[in-house]
Amino acid sequence: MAWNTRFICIQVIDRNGKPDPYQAWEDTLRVRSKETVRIRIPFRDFVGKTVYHCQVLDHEDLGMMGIVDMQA
Ligand SMILES: [Cu+2]
Repeated sequence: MAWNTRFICIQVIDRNGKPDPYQAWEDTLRVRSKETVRIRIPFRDFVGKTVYHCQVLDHEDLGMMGIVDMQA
């Protein structure tokens, strides 16, 4: 799965409970099968709705898509 957000960047905190060595802010991250990824999203200067989704279109069509609603 390639997890993608629109307009906001995310930072991986840990993968399967182990701290991620890369501290980069990105809008896309790869999630392996059965992997759990904990992320950080700074909601500082954007209010409204945006989507997150898997970039594998078959996955997205099967429901790997959602809405983040940021409110002030
Ligand atoms: Cu996927």
